[in-house]
Amino acid sequence: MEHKYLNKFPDDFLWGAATAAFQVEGAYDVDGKGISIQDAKNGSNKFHDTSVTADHYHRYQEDIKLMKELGLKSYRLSIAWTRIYPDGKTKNQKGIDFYNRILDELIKNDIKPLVTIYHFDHPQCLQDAYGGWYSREIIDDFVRFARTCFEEFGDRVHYWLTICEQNNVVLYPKLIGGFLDGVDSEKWRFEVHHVMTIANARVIKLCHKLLPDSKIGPCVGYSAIYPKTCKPEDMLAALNQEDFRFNYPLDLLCFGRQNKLVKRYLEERGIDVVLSDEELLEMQGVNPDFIAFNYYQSAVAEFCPLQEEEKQPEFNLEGKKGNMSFSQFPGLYQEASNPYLERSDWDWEIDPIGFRIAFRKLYDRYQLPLMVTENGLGAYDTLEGNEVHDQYRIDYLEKHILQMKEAINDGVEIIAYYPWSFMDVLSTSNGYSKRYGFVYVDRSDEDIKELKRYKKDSFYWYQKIITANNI
Ligand code: BGP
Repeated sequence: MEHKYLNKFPDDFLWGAATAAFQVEGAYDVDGKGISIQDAKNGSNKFHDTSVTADHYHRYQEDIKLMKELGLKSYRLSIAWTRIYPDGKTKNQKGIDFYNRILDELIKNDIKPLVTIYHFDHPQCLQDAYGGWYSREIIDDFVRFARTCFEEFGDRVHYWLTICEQNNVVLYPKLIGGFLDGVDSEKWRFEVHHVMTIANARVIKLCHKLLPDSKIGPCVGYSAIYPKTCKPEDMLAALNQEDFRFNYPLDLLCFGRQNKLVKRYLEERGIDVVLSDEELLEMQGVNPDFIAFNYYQSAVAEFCPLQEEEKQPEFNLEGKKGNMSFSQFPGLYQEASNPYLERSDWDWEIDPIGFRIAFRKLYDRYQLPLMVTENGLGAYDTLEGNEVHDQYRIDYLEKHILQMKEAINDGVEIIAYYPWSFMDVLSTSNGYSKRYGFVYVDRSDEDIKELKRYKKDSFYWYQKIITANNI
């Protein structure tokens, strides 16, 4: 279809780029910072090491200069909980000072901060004390942390995300962290959902009270879900997957109701996560200002008979195509591959039209403005001289931005787009071999070298899009 309607993006459209604290800052034990669950994982596999990453803690000025050159209107960062509350309870002024320096530098450069309050990194001591997000005790600790962020940074931050990808934290507990060995995975999953949803609701309401001019919303990891065939059972499987993965937490936050399908499934398994009347009351009137979602790929659902074995979702950690294994949830759905799509080296299926479908689905159901807070291609990049020719990334982003434009033409209200990632970061699953950034950070998993920054071809390409406010 021609772009008959939209000739350029809205004037106040937020062209951004994203990172997260444990993936870029390094300095994991500097200036009083406590150990987070991500730091505690260091050395658990050959990739994971948060101690230096891109050393953004010490190089933020150079990085923000690059953001300015790129033309970013906004930058998504996260606040490390363990810098502000190293032991989960006692405030650390030096951690607050660090984010004050970053925020001042961003504002000085006309870049609006979007702050994620929680991105996978609660204090390890809270994990040890009561099991982290598996316990309701964390809610008060989290609200205290969020309140401090609002009070200290709210004069400069007008856009907030509560918890990054609550739905993926629970779907991939072993990869992201916080799982308690010995606990039934479904019981863990929905208890954490429950606790995070209440924490989300309290923090959104608190933000509205303390910072009435700010906007705040939850952030989900989202995929368009296709039925494997037009067999009605497969269509049901696709709907089941949507309810379990996306609608369950969002329905609670946006409509104040617990998804009935999920509730029935849990009851049948003897898992009690029914919200009390008091909790359901707390879920009323949360009113997020927008929904943020992270989109990388789509997924396929197929009917999964009850007698099948259960298989938990796993990641391709090898970086070689064809190593993907698919999850199975008997009675609900099993995942399958999509023969119509190309995939990345990590088997993530590349689907720009799925992006447009994601916008339409989310907007139809929730009727809230949408923000894309992650979208991008993880790939092997090669530094040749001072250059990185990442045409594959440009192709990926170009096709996705074109579909985003179509979604605006379809009538969806979209306010912001933050590709993942501004610069190369420590990948959640694959260290430094899997890169996403516009800026190349010269290091490998084994050798941190001098951590020099180089602008990739995609940097210059994105710069043009932002300047033109169009594609
Ligand atoms: C999202 C996370 C990010 C980022 C991204 C890419 O789920 O919010 O932190 O890591 O996924 O994932 P990966 O690094 O595993 O390729």
